[in-house]
Amino acid sequence: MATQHQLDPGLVHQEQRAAPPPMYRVVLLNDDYTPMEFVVDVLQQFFALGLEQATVVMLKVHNEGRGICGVYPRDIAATKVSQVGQYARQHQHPLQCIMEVNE
Ligand code: TYC
Repeated sequence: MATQHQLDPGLVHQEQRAAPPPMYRVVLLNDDYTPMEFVVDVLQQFFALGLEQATVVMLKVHNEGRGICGVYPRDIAATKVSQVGQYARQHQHPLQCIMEVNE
């Protein structure tokens, strides 16, 4: 006869399972100096957004102070934050890009 364990180990032994690793939001912050076109370029280059969606996200950041570029595993989010920061500094823009855990 099948035990409960054999039928549904996920339910019986839920407490022994590792939680899935958290995901991280990559967030752009508004500032008064970075050109809008540069932000749209960043969103297209580093977050694979099309021109229209990149423009929507840029305007959201401009109007609301911040906006989500994407949600990724920790290492990928950290790489994007680093790449955007380096690209912005290269072009002498104060654009800030951060990551935060998505619960
Ligand atoms: N506020 C900037 C401007 O008026 C545009 C901008 C948008 C800057 C988004 C940063 O993350 C940003 N030129």
